[in-house]
Amino acid sequence: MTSRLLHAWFGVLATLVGVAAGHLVAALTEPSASPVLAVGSAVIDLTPTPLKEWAIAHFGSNDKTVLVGSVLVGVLLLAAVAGLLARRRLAYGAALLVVLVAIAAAAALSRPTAGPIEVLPSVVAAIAGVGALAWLVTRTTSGAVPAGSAAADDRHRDTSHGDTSHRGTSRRAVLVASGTLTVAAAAMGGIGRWIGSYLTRPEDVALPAPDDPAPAFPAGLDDRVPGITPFRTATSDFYRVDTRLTLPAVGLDGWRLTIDGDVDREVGFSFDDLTQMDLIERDITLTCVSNEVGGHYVGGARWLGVSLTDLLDRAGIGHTGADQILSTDVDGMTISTPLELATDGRDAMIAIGMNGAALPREHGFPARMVVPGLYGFISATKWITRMTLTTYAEHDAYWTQRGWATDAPIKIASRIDTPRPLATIDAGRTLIGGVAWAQHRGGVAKVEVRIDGGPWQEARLGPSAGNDYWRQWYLPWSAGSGRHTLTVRATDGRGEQQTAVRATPFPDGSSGLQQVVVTVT
Ligand SMILES: Nc1nc2c(c(=O)[nH]1)N[C@H]1C(S)=C(S)[C@@H](COP(=O)(O)O)O[C@H]1N2
Ligand SMILES: [Mo]
Repeated sequence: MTSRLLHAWFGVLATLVGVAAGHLVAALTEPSASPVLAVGSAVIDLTPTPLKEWAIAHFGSNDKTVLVGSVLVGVLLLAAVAGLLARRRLAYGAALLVVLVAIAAAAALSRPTAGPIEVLPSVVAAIAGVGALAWLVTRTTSGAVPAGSAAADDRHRDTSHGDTSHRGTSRRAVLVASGTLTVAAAAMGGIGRWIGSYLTRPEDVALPAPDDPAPAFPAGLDDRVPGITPFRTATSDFYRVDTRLTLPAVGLDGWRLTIDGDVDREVGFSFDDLTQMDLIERDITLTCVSNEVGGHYVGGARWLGVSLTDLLDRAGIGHTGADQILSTDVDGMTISTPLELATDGRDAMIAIGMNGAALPREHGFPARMVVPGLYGFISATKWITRMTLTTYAEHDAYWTQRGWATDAPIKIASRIDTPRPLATIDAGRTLIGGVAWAQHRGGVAKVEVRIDGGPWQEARLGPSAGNDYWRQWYLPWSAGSGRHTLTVRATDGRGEQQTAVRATPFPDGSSGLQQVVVTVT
């Protein structure tokens, strides 16, 4: 290995040691303050909305992996540079490492809930990283490099390839030092992971039966229409959209839901308090505002929770001047919900259960808000800890600051699941099928399909699980050979038809009709 490569490797290894040490300290104090995650989260928050939309569209649920990966690659490249600098002079390399860590510390401190403790992982990362670099450089260089003579020493080493005894000592020292530090980094990383995974076990939480159960769930068209979206989305298949890089490790012991702001009295609830209140159970279809026409950021589940108005009544909002509920999650992220819509009699709730089990961590354990008819970004706060009654004039929530709408009812939408876009199918009798949703606007009353330029044909609807839930539909079709364009549209229970006017998700949800082109042979 050349001296340059070797020093680049020293930089990388020293940085890995620092990152692992920082990660371990973060796991013991504040997991999201881990250097790489802090930088990643800051990148998410600083990313302009269009780029974020693009990433969600292209990487889907892998967007976070791609982001963390990019941050890591960037950091390791700089780490290699730090190693090369340390070859000139240790202080130069150490300085670059300190700059890197300072960026991570600044990122950690920029988190909404940041306290002084958030710098601790970065400080430890800096000490461990610089220490490891110094150790590697001095231990594996024949004779300590006196400050100021680095360049001369360099020239000497670059011409010393014939000096086998020198190379031999170095190589053994390098192997031992590298091995020791690699094991140390892996051990610290492993312990950090173990601490994180051991904290929370939603699957051990038993939930009481609902006081106000949902009606029996009807069998959908799942078996009758091959390729159609299941009537109820399995929890493991439920879409996930949030700004988090790691799932918050919330234990039930310390968790509380507080209601404050412009209320008669501030109140707080433990998880047990919630389970002892009247529990309602409802079938509700959640939708993300980032869902494109024909997209899959939508899912139907059975939710169990405490009615939002029951909770707000405990705090007393009879005299409130508030127009929004500003909810805060365990990490300080905020979501605003229009107070009037959330309390207009719809089945808004603080949910603690999903499809018959406690919420999984991905979907908000231990509790989240669910408000039928409003896009998730203004209603579905996961890992919720606080609801503050306030005004839009006084407080901007996370997405409000980024230009998204504050008032965003879910638009009427319909999707073709089968045949798939650009599919080639056999001529003859087949079924066109899919789902449509029109939550809290009377549900889906009608779905129509148009084949090429033909007339709109009324599809058959699957059973209803209530007006806040999506509906499956299908249309038998005698497919003749050739290329065909299928278009779908829905009408809600109030007689309003899905608009054909195209709109992007930003700022209040996409619209337009989905068209699917298929080839029949
Ligand atoms: N704490 C928190 N809650 C959140 C979000 C988030 O980023 N953080 N994303 C919201 C958005 S945009 C949507 S669409 C829904 C998605 O809920 P799901 O991931 O359970 O499907 O959660 C909402 N709740
Ligand atoms: Mo969303």
